[in-house]
Order: sequence, then structure tokens, then C-alpha cells
Amino acid sequence: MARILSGIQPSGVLTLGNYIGALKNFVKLQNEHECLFMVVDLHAITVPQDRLALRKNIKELAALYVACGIDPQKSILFVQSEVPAHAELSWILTCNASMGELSRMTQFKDKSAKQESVGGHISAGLFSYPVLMAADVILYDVDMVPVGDDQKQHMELTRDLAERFNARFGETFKVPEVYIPEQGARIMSLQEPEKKMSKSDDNSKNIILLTDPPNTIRKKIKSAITDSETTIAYDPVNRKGISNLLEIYAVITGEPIDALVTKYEGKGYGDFKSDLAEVVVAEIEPIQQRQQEILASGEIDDILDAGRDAAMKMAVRKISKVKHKVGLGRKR
Ligand code: ATP
Ligand code: LTN
Repeated sequence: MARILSGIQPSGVLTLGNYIGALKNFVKLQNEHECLFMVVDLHAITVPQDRLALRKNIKELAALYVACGIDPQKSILFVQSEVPAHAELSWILTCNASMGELSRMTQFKDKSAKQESVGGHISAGLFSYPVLMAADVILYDVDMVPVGDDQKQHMELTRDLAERFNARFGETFKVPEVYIPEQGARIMSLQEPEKKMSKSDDNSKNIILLTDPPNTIRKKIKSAITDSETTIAYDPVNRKGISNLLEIYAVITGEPIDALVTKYEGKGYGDFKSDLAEVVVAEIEPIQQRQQEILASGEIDDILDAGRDAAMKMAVRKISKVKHKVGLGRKR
């Protein structure tokens, strides 16, 4: 049994990409491993957030984890900012990270360009974002981190920072592996399938939100960009649109892509898209209902209290060891 940890930012409503690339895998992993899942609110504030919206998003995301099948009896579910050791370790790691390596992070380049384009300021937090992510992971001696494809580079940095700390201060942290699912690790935008589906996309036609009503989902899938070919085939290099839709279909139903291609032989995009829309609706609708029930019952606060306490116990032990190794504070 390995120890697994992952996190999602409460930075808005989640997309089908977040669900397929992250949440759906978390649920599978919790049956075989010891799992910790976080709502990473400290990461969310690396870009401006409305205070009340953030508060709301935190609970909604926690409820969504549970609605998707994260079982609080099996997994530890908690809010990152409620365990202060994350911020503490992040600072210590920041002092062992270099400006050069952080400047190379493609997510920083993308997100800072976006902030600039809307006239917003680029926070130093956005720059050191990956160090906080490294702290999240190595604080718990995690074996494996399931994330979507876009987080690969951050996980390489996490490994480097863990190894560097161990080399400088003596063996302290486990060096974690990244776990990227073979399928669904990069769900693409519906209208611009050369870029990833992202919850912060301004064009709502590009993304399926987990809160979209069934008819909106149907409309978005029907108007998804494909190409001028007539066959349903998988070719993610030359036929990105249809390949993305096939991948979504395959991951949700568990049917192999080859089998789907055979199933739709001789059929057009119209038939395929309307079936896919029903597949997506059937997956998401019950999750939406469960999320609302969980929020209405108020049980999410008890779950998050218990998660915080369990995580805190593990984190406190590690952070004291780290401070001792670095020489911080006093010894009586
Ligand atoms: P933002 O657009 O605000 O940066 P995001 O949509 O990338 O956010 P995160 O909270 O950063 O979402 O990511 C949560 C998880 O979802 C991560 O594991 C990430 O790799 C995964 N993920 C995000 N987008 C996709 C996608 N299009 N396909 C598959 N997985 C994804
Ligand atoms: N940066 C991640 C979210 C995240 C995370 C983590 C993922 C923050 N801390 C620790 C795995 C482990 C993202 O998906 N954008």
C-alpha cells in the first residue's frame, strides 16, 4: 500500500477535465492506497480571488470530492490552509529553491502572461506556487502524486527540492513519484482542441463545467469542433477534436478507444456526439445531486474537521524535524 496525495484549487467551478484527469482517478486509488486529498486554497490566492467566493468554493470543492466518491472513512480530506505546516515548509523550501528553476515553469509563464493581459499584477506567490506544491507533497512522505499532464513539470521540481534538501540537511523526505493516467490526463478544449480544457477559460463553450445543466452539456458537445472528415477515428496529432471526444467517451465508460471506433464505423459525428452527450450527462448528473445533498446536510464541516486533525498530526511531526535539521528556533 502506497501513500498518495493530491490537491485541487478552489479557484472556480471544476471542469470535465479536472474530473477525468484528477478526481475520477482519486476515487479508484483510494481503494488500494492510503490517500490524502486537499482543497488547496493557499494556491488559489496566487491570483486574485473574491473573499466570499473563495469561501464558498472551498466547501463546494470539498463536497464535490465526496460526491465523486471520496470516502472520508478511507481517505483524509482537508483544507490546505488549516494545516499551517504547509506554509512553513514552503518558506523553508523557498530558501532552497532558485529563481532560475522557478522561472522555467511553464505554468508560471502562462499564468503570468494571462495576468498581464488583463492588466493584473503578477504576485510573488504565483512565482513560488510550485514550491508550495512541493511542500504539500513531501510534508507527508508521499509515494505517489496523481495529477493531470500539466503538473508534470511541478512534480519534477518537487523531486529536485526533496533531493536537494536531503543532500544539504540529511535524509528527511521521501522523493515522490508522479502518477499520470494513461488516458484522460489532458482533456482538451472543445472549441480549440490544441489547448487544454481549463476552468479559468473565459470562453464557456470551450469547457464543460461540472455544474452545467444536462441541456448545456448536450449543446456544448454537439457544437464541439471536429473536422471535415467523415469517420470516427483516433488520431490525436492530426484530428485533435474528434480524438479528444473519443478519449472522454472511453475514460467515462471504460470502453477501449478501438472498440468505440469499431462501434461507430459507418456512423457520423452527429450520432457519436449525441451518444457522448448522454454518457457525460449520466456521469455528471448524479454527482451534482449528491454534491447538493452533502452541502445541505452540513456534514462537510465534520469531515473537514476530522481531515484537518488527521493531517495535522502527521504534518506537525515532520515540520519539527525539518526545523531541527535546518537549525531554526531554539533548543532548551
Ligand atoms: P486553472 O485553469 O484555474 O489553472 P485547472 O483547471 O488547471 O485550473 P487545477 O485546480 O489547477 O485546475 O487542477 C486540478 C487537477 O486537474 C490537476 O491534477 C490537473 O492536472 C488536472 N487537470 C486540469 N485540467 C485538466 C485537463 N484539461 N485534463 C486533465 N486533467 C486536468
Ligand atoms: N498545482 C496543482 C494543485 C496542487 C497539487 C498539490 C496537486 C497543489 N498542491 C499537491 C498534487 C499535490 C494543480 O493541479 N494545479
